[in-house]
Amino acid sequence: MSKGKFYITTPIYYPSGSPHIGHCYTTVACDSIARYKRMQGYDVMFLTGTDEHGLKIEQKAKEKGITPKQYVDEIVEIFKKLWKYMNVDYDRYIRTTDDYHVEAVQKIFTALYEKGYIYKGEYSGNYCTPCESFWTDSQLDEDGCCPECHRPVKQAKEEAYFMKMAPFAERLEKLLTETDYLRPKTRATELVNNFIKPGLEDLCVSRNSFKWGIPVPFDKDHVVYVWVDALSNYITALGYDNDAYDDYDKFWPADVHMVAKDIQRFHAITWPAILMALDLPLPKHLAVHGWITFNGQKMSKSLGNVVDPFVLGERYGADSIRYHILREMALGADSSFSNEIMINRINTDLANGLGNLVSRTVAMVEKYFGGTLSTERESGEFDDELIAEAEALRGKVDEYIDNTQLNNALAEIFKLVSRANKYIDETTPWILGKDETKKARLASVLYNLLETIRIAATLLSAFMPSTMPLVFEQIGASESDTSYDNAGRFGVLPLDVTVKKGAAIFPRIDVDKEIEELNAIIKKNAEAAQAEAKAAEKPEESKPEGVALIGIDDFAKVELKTARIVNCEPVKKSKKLLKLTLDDGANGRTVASGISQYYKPEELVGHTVIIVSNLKPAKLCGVESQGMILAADCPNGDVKVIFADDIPAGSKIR
Ligand code: ME8
Repeated sequence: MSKGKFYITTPIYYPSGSPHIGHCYTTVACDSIARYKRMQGYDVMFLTGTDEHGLKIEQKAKEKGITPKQYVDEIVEIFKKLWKYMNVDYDRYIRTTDDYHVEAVQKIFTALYEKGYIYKGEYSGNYCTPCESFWTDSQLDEDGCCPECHRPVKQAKEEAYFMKMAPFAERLEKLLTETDYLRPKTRATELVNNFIKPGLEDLCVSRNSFKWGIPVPFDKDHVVYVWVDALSNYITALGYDNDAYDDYDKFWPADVHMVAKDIQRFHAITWPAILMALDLPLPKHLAVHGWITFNGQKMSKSLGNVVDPFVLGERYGADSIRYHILREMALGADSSFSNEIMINRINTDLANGLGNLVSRTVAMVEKYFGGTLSTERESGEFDDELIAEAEALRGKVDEYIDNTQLNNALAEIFKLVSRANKYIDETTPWILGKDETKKARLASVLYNLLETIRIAATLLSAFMPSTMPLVFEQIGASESDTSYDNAGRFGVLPLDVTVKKGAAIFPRIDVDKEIEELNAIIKKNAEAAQAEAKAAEKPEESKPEGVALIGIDDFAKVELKTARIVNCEPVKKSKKLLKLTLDDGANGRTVASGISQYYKPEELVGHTVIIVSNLKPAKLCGVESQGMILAADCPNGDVKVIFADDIPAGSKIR
């Protein structure tokens, strides 16, 4: 009999690059909860998917010379392959380019408009022309420049539709402060103080400067802008406002939305406001986790530290990776990923802890009983304590699962594993085995160990679904022995259980060798990312053939001069810029130049270069650049500064 319904969702991810270990965390966490709930007897809907519209996708597809749909199709395949590889068993996968979602979002947008919550206005803000993007003040870099290319932004305006947020402010504040919607609840204060108390800003819900989006049904110049499109996925995937599915009444409201802190605000404020506007019930819980960082740094492709789950899974097995990321991340806090911590964790908990417990126990049943336990029993010291802990485990894990605290659930299970290893030391079965009169006691000890393993492995099967069946096989547990119901009681395996020795389930990893190899992979990835970034820059910078002809008057507007580089240093906030101090034969000047990938500062000092000396000064990453130095884009992709070392500084070029 079903215990009821349970609906859990991940965010829908942007297919703008390959998925990494960060995406894995949310998806694997939701998968583990979904598996646990299924095991408990709930009727589960686990939804994940991809958020496929927007300017970024449009631009990336253009760079590759394919359509946005072709571009996302390719990446969605990688996401789906990864989920299969990571043993993620979702019930439904939504793509926001699916026809039914497009149709439903148009209906939702129209409904919000007809209810008077959406109006036409003007979007104004900081606009970066090369990136074609608006940025809010808080998104700008420290110099007030574009956070992506670090070039200056300008104030610009664009016609857009907005959704009124003020009507929902009071209810939203109550939702965050008086209910347990938000987890961890400690984050509510920050949301209320930063966004609700100062007065909620209306939400921009359409754009007309790019095309790759769902058309606003009553104004074809506009496409629906990110959040109404993306957030609605949680209900359209159930069949809300469409005929593709018929699960809305059964599964809505969601039991758990899980997201990382970057999109907490949209799920804590925007999404409930949209639902309030549509008069729909609100989701029960929003679980917000932190970032997985790499050695404490933000993951970034150019640093080569985007941890590739395929690479790790290939080396250590998908279940070990699942275990590691789930065990490390506490709800709400960041978690620093490092190869050392991961390998040590796998060795300590999985190889030495659980793996060793299983192999020692099974080996002893084989050694002392030929693989099948005899049925006489004799209880003894330490048994009651072990049995009580094993029987209490399920209740504790249930509670942690219900509170979305997966790291604590795993810690609790591994406490029992350690307890069982200690029980071996306490009961010394290798001594009992030497004495024929202690056979019944020995059988009890080994049986208690097998039972403890059965209970721990049953509960762990939601987290490590492909390796736990190997444990069941070795300890001789049948499918029904490993049901959720049986995880709550001791004494389920037959008294004459037969074990089956197998290969080590979690082989020990050679730490030094692996770290060396993983570091080599990171270095190679960083080099590849830099080469790719360099290649991607080229078309933008090289002039198309047949550029328009200019007259001598136009050329005369450009003042070129020689200048000697007297000092050179990297610009702290930039990966590309060098700051050059120049002797230009007059008062001297400073120029920032995007050549740090091609030259070390010491290679430039002392050389004379050619500068455009009448370029308007511009602030680049905090440096006022008074001009530009000339460099050549070579056919092999290299960039060479043009040196004019035998010409005195300050000479005019004509
Ligand atoms: O924000 N650590 O998509 P997205 C932990 N399409 N989690 C991480 C992570 C990291 N380093 N990097 C990514 C979007 N995540 C929108 C969402 S929902 C209606 C629309 C996970 O591809 C985490 O779950 O940028 C985060 O919330 C999500 O990926 C963002 O994925």
